[in-house]
Parts: sequence; structure tokens; C-alpha cells
Amino acid sequence: MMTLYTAATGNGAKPLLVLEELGLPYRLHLLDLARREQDSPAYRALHPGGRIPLLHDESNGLVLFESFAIVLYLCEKAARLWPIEPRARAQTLQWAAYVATNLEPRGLVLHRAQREGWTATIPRSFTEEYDRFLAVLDERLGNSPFLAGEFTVADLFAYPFARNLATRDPERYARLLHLQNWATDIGARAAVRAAYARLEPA
Ligand SMILES: N[C@@H](CCC(=O)N[C@@H](CS)C(=O)NCC(=O)O)C(=O)O
Repeated sequence: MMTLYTAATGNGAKPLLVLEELGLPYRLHLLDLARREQDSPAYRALHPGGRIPLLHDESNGLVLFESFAIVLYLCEKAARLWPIEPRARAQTLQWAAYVATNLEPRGLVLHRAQREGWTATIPRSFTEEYDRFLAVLDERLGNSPFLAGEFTVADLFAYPFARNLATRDPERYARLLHLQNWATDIGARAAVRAAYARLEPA
């Protein structure tokens, strides 16, 4: 059995989406980040940085953090969602890395600026660069139904970013029509709906 320690955030959703899509058995341990449950000594013993998500695989004792590492581990374990064929495998990594390294950090800066009231200090060059990165993603999804050509872990890994963009930055999201169509399709998957129902119970 595996236990996923997580919370209702973009990174926190990623392994849950993959667990549901793969149909692997797991226990869910939701942490209340606002109450700083991630700082408890018991949790810090698992993750010294006190961050979510974290996976404990009791079958082999592995304790793993970083959402990208966790989702790839799950795909390897189930031998699904991460293609074996080298070209498709590399493209899967490419698009997941594209989102994780170019889009998510910039999106987070803009979100924090909005929440904390320092949007006016962000230079135009920053948002222009962000828009260029987003345009590449949008164009890709205009040419392919899925990021790596076929449905892979890259689509599940990237979905929480698009979902957050839709609520945090609706004007920007409204300009990205292919991203919107793709996100509607991914969000309608039974596994994705099941994951969010567990993560964000009504
Ligand atoms: N790069 C890490 C990011 C982990 C991370 O920063 N998680 C945030 C939630 S998205 C967290 O645990 N925050 C807890 C805190 O701020 O104390 C990953 O992808 O797993």
C-alpha cells in the first residue's frame, strides 16, 4: 500500500491525479497547510522541508517528495502513462519540464504579487516573457490533442497549472483557446474528477 500526503494545491493535486488515473491502491492523508500541519515533528521526520506532496510506499519503504519525481515513480510502477518508446518518452519529459520550470514559477510570482499587493512592481518584460511561454503551450495544444502527442503523465502533470490559471488569472486564460479546450477535456476525465472530489470535498 502507498500513502499520499498532500493538500489542495496545484503541486498537491498532481500525484493524486496520477494515482486515480492509474487505478493504484493508495491511502490519502490530507494536511491542513493553513494550520501548519506540515510543520509537525511527525511530518518533518518524513520531509525535512515540511512540504507537500509526499509519497510513502510501504511495499519497499520509499519516502519520496517532489511532485515530478512522485508521478514518474508511480508511472514506472504501473508501467503506464510514461511511454517506453524513446521519442514519446522524451517529449513527455520535455512538456512536463516546460510547465514546471517555465510556467509554474512565473505564475506563482504573479499570484503572490496579486495576493500581497505588489503587482505594480512587476516589470512588463516579466509578463511579456510569461505570455511568450504560454503562447508556446497554447500553440502546441492547437496542433496536438495532448502535450506529448498521446495522452501521458505530462497532461496530468500540467493540468493543475491550467486549472489555477483559470481561476487566478481569468483574463490571461481567456486568451488561450487551445489550452482551454485541452483543460476542459482533461478536467472531464473520470479520474481527474475523482481526484478533485477527494482533494476538495464540497
Ligand atoms: N517543487 C515542489 C514544490 C512543493 C511545495 O512547495 N509545496 C507547497 C504547496 S504547493 C507546500 O508544501 N507548502 C507548504 C508551506 O508553504 O509551508 C513539488 O513540486 O513537489
